[in-house]
Amino acid sequence: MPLRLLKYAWKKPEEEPRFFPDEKPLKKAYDVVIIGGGGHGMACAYYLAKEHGITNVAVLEQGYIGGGNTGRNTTIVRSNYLTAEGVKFYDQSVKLFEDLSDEFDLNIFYSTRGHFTLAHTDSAMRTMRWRAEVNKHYGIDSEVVDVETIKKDIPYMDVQCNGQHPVMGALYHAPGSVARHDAVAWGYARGAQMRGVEIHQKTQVTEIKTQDGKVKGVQTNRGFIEASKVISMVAGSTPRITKMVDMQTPIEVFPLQACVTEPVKPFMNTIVVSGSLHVYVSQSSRGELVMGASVDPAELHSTRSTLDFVEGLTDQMMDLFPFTSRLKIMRQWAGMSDITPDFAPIMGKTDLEGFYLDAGWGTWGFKATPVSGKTMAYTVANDRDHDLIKPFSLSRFEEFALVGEKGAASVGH
Ligand code: PYC
Repeated sequence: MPLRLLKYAWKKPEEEPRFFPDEKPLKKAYDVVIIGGGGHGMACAYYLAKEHGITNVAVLEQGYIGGGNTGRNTTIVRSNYLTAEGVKFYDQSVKLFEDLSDEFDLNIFYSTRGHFTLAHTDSAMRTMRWRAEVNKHYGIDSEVVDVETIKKDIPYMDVQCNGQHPVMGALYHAPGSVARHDAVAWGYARGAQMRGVEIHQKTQVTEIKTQDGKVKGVQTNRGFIEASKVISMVAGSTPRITKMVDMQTPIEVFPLQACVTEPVKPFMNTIVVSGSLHVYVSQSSRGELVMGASVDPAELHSTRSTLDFVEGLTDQMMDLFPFTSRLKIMRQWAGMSDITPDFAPIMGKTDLEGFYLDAGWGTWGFKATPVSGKTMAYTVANDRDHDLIKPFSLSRFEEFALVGEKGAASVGH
């Protein structure tokens, strides 16, 4: 038996350190207000307190902690992006993820499994080679592999895809991982609260007050709060918040759906993505297949689920893994993806003094949780964009300094 298990067996029973956010009255004023109690908001609060000593912070969440995209994604973590900016940024996130369980003293079930992005066409192979080169240049473990390697790793896959779209090769990214998404949000929330941050659930921001080009505070369903620094970290609700300060962004919101099957015996230890088939899948520790497809075809601010989605996805899944024709879908759900024209996020300071944006995460917000929290906390504490997020400023759309990241998407658009 491994020593660390024996350590637990011999330990005296101790009370489980469960976490319930304190229900406190709102104060009249805070140094920083964070709108959005998902992973990003909690991570930002945590690093503000831990690394910058800023604890007079309120996180305002209209629903409950992690009830938005944080609890609705398919939990994939990777750094095999296409642009130098993306690779450097997500590499930091992967590194932070690796230590989170220890840092929180809470198991986030971080499981490194490797990640295959399948290529079914010559042009997809070209993109995989390109990504591999950029990744390697920045020290990221990614390489192009052939079909034999894929077959060896995933024997249950039909690499001929029912003769429809044979797999030609893949980008293999060894650090690709999955994690328990709720635990990430709750770990950050507990760490932030322990350091003095206040978390207010069921608290909706209805207005942002400004004066002379500066933020003055927020109106909520529980009263007015004064604050000279306000951060919006609300994913699919971003347009609702930016409208309050008359700020234009090029964000469009599309539903992104996902589902899980009934559990089956472990048959696949890696994460598999096929951009051409619009499928991504991993097997959870319980044996379920956690799967998703493209974003919905039309802009819509809604988290409703559809039969169309399940039918389309399972059809493609059966080409890749024929045995899945016998599996039942147990649950399905949807999140709202706030997508930018270049598929990179919008982060940092804005033209409105004291108003900071963390948005445009599209289909990859979960994997950015730690690095977004850390870099946004730095940016707010110093009122200066962190170096890693400078390329992601809102002004890039006026300056035509786009960070074209679409080629790194697992999700079809
Ligand atoms: O970016 O890896 C990804 C991803 C998978 C599902 C949604 N996003």
